[in-house]
Amino acid sequence: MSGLVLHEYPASGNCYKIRLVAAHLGLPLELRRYDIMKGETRTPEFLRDVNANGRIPVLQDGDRFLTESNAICYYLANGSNLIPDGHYNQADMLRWMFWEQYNHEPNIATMRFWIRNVGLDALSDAQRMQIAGKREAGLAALKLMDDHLDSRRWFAGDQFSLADICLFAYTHVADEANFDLEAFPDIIRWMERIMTMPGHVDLDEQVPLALEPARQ
Ligand SMILES: N[C@@H](CCC(=O)N[C@@H](CS)C(=O)NCC(=O)O)C(=O)O
Repeated sequence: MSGLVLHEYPASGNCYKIRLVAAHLGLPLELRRYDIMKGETRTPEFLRDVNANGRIPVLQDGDRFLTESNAICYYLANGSNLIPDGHYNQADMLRWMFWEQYNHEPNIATMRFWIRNVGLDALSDAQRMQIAGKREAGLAALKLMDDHLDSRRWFAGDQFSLADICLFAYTHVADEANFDLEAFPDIIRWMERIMTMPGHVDLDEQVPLALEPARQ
């Protein structure tokens, strides 16, 4: 791995996961920014040269372009202490990373995007109809995390791992999606452990792009 470039949008939790992994590993990343509110990841050039799926994050390693945030985290961290020892613990870490993409991110991250970037008044009818379901599913995800952390400090293998990083990215900004974390004290203690670790960087530890609401 050399000359790594992260194609990203700074406010995205999916992109933040990768900056956080890189910070913990001391890996330098060149950041190339796109404004998703202006469709900069949907241009013919981006679709042809960077990601045919039209999304960031994308990690460029030489002439190879890796997509999907959690796969990128795994690529960077392979062989490091961010991946626990033992086949079971490694699979358990991946279990939480897959769960994040299916049960957590589509609810909490999407609600955050709709509130923060789009604006609730500008949502389509189809999006508005999904709010109650996303809220219920987001709360269920947070409850499951809180219950898991009741007797554990970390998600997998009794050590800080990619599972914690991938779940932290959107959990710590869940308030921006109107999820109140006060009801989840074990999540709050877990977040405090992460935020006080050596090597930690905050999501906005760089100048964010000016966000322009899609429609107001
Ligand atoms: N499952 C993907 C999700 C990627 C994703 O949804 N990226 C969003 C920002 S967080 C994006 O690029 N949106 C711009 C668009 O869809 O045009 C991952 O984890 O990397």
